[in-house]
Amino acid sequence: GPAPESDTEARTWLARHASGFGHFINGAFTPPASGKSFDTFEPATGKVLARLATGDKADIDSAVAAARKAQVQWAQLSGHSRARHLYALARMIQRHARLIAVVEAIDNGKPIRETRDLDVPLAARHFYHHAGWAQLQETEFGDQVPVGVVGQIIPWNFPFLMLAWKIAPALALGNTVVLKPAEFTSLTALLFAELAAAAGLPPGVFNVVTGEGNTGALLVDHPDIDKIAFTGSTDVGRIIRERTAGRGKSLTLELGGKSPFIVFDDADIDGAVEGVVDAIWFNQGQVCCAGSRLLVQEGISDLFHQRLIRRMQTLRVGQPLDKCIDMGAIVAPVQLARIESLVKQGVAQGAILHQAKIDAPKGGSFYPPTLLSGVQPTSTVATEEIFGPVAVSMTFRTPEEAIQLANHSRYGLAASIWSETIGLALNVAAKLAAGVVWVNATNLFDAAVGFGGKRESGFGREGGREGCYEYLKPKAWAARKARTMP
Ligand code: TXE
Repeated sequence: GPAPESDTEARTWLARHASGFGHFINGAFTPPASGKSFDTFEPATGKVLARLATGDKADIDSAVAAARKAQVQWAQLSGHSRARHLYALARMIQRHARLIAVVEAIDNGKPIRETRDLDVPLAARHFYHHAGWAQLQETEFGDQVPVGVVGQIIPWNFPFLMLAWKIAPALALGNTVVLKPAEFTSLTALLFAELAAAAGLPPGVFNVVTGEGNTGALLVDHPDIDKIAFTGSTDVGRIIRERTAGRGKSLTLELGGKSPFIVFDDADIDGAVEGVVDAIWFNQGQVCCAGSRLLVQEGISDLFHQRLIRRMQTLRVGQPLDKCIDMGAIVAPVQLARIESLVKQGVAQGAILHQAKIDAPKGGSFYPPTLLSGVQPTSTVATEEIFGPVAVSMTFRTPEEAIQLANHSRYGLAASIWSETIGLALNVAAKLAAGVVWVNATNLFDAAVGFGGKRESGFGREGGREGCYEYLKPKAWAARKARTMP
């Protein structure tokens, strides 16, 4: 096959920061006030990759102060001027696409094929799309004002794409940002901060404070933050909702999922099998809207499982920079241990284990593509988010039973339906509790379409017009005639 993607430029960039990264505050890297730092590791080798600053109260204070100061001027710019900045950011991402893709693959463990073809281009697209909304702000949202200073906390599964989803709409509509990336994967946020400064983004408009969960909590609690936008686990989302309640802060939450993938007897079987590959083995299954619960109609269950298991065995697991692999490494040993323990529980509760044989590189956190069949709808693996490359499957007889099983979840993020009878598919789609339903497809995203969940998958939307409203507040104006004219 082709030679692995070169990491020379990425390693050179890391070497420039060998003494450790600071936070990015008011347009410059700033050492942590407390002097504290922590290591970030390379998932595919287990080796230390960089030293990151631990964000303390003093760091959050100065980042929020910088964002507050910048917000007034940023909001006063015309929509066209802000659009120009967003276009510049989008072009900067495209110009450095290869470097960003390689840093992301090394830092997260995901295949270069994915970062190169999906994460990075979709991030650029997000900035282009929201530049358009900035230009339309006066005409489309004339009765709305920006929310203000926004604290954004993002997870490790799509570090760069989640950064784009969060900051593009916020900046487009006149807000400024303090971003707290996930502790496992902060590097592309720091790289982006550097690129944003080079692209001429005014200091203070976008700030990054790195750190672990505690740093995120300090950001959530800061009194001068107007809104928190969070993507991550449902447990942390619950804490954040409690802590922002009654403090006048706006909030959007994008949380976990256990999305159904429903295959009817009349489905295109090979198409549906490829659908599963995308639904649960893409990004090692670390996807909030992963189609992790397979519901297969009884008539095709045996055939479907046979073909799926055969296909699963052809997936290649290996080093992220190998252009031929389908799956890379799990983000961290703690996540790997969580996957292993849940799969053990599944087997203990009666599921049948199917696992592909892999020849994984030594030292890294690798896990094989896995299917648990014959699971009970109430068992742990059928109800809990595994957040790894593990599909669980069960069967159903009638569409009504499929709907009932699909909706038997505390989550409601996404759903996928496979059938050649479009009437059946649309009928079922209407009855599913989900923020998005895909028919004969999975993982279709676009910057123009709002993404988000219901139930314990959270609330709020990212993308499109609905996503813009999350960063605006209506403001009514009323006046009587003034006695004196200026
Ligand atoms: O998430 P956390 P974790 C799910 C998935 C995964 C599990 C654990 O099931 O196995 O969560 O992952 C910051 N106040 N998802 O522990 O902790 C944290 O530093 C404020 C699904 O990594 O939610 C990071 O930046 N912030 C999900 C971010 O929250 C806090 C993606 C997310 O980390 C905080 C990720 C606190 N008290 C995990 N504690 C999805 N929906 O895609 C932590 N953080």
